[in-house]
Amino acid sequence: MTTDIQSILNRLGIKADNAAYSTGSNWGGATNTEKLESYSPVDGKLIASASVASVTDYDAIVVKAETAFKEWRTVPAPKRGEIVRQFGDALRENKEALGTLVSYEMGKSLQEGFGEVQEMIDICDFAVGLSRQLYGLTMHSERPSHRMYEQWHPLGIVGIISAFNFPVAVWSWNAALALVCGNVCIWKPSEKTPLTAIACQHIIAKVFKANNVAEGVCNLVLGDRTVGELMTNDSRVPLVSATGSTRMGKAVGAAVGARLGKSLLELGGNNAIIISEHADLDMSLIGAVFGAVGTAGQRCTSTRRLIIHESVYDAFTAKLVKAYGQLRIGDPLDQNNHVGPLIDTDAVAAYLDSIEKCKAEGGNFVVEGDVLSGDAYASGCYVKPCIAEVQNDYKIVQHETFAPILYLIKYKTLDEAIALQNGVPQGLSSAIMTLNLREAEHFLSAKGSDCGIANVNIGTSGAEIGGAFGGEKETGGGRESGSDAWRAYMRRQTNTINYSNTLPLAQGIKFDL
Ligand code: UN1
Repeated sequence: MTTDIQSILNRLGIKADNAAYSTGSNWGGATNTEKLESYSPVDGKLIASASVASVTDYDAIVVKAETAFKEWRTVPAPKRGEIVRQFGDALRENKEALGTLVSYEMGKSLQEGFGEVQEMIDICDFAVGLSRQLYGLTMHSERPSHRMYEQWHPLGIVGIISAFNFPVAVWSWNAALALVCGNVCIWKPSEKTPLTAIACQHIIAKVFKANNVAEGVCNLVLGDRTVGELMTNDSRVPLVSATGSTRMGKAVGAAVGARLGKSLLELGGNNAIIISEHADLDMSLIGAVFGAVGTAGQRCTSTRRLIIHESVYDAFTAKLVKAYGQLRIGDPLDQNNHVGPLIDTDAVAAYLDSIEKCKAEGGNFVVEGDVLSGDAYASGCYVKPCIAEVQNDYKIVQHETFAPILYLIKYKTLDEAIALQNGVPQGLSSAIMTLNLREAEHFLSAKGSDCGIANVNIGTSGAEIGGAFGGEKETGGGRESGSDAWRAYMRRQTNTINYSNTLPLAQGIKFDL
């Protein structure tokens, strides 16, 4: 195992001690001696360390990014797309190595680590096509011999704050779009996963270098919240795209809003699947279990609640309990295991605390939770996925705990189920399992789910990159990834051109001199 990881680190250019930041083509040194140490939740071992960006480092990066923007914005969008295409190819070449490092540094299963890199490749492909489709509308002027249209220009520096749970994919959703739109990026990854970020930076830096791209188009700053705050308070950064907890998003939104900057927020979810009496229960089981235990319940799209019709409640609960009994928990690099560790022991403490709170409110655990011990679980981060029967209005059920705790709630009518599904502060992802067309369409209608994502016969997690990704209410309202999410990374300009011999005013106003 150690040898494998070491060769993967070598392949990705990760040393024992890494510089805190880099810019497009140059890997820079940091002025700070403060270190971020990255411990693997898989075995608790120190993987490597990296220097934290100081205020001086941060400022140097911003100045470089501003200069790089002046050049990058003049490169034709399809040419920028061509460079993103090459980045996608470089990711294909590094899929195994990067996916394995994601799995080892973050703890998700190897399959999911590879899947995360696949999402990066997919968004690159999407962005390449997009680079020829940054369309604006034309409209008819009310004045003769006038032409009106709108066009889209890049914003400048896009600040990207990403979370540990998708340590590389979420950055790439933002970066690939931002780049083809003509922006430059500064990335502040989670302090829990600095190494996967450094690996990505190395991969993209090589591509930039091969294309003689100006230094400073893609930048990385490592550190904790204080580094993120430098960015959110910095008016040189017109857009901050942040993924993480609702608490973090409220702080980012307030700081960026106070300077009238733009923010794109992708925050917490409290996602439910409605299992109707018309559901295919075997299919529902796969969706529910993967949704709840995939990434050890640490996706913003993880299934946290099952809202089950009373007529199938007992049968479905029995199926769930049986399936949970068959889950293999352990080293995520071993493909026989379904569930890896939580990110760290703080996350384990939050899991235990939520279980306590749930019990105190009256929750009935049909599958008990526990922290696993023994040599195979030496990092102390492995927990048992658990299931509790609850009421939707329990405080703990209203709260997003990033852990594999699944809540079961019983319903009688579809409207009641939808009210329960919507009856939480978050609004990211939702699903209904039903073979009944009327039910499905009702769930998707304006009277149905209030979430940014609403699925039928698919679980809540595992969205494809082609759709706009994000949610409502405390999820923050941002949309990343596919569809027309690119518009958030650009500024719209309306242009009116007069090609007549006179200067008529709009609204029929007369102004003769
Ligand atoms: C996240 O958890 O922040 O839909 C992103 C999914 C993944 C992305 C999750 N494609 O589950």
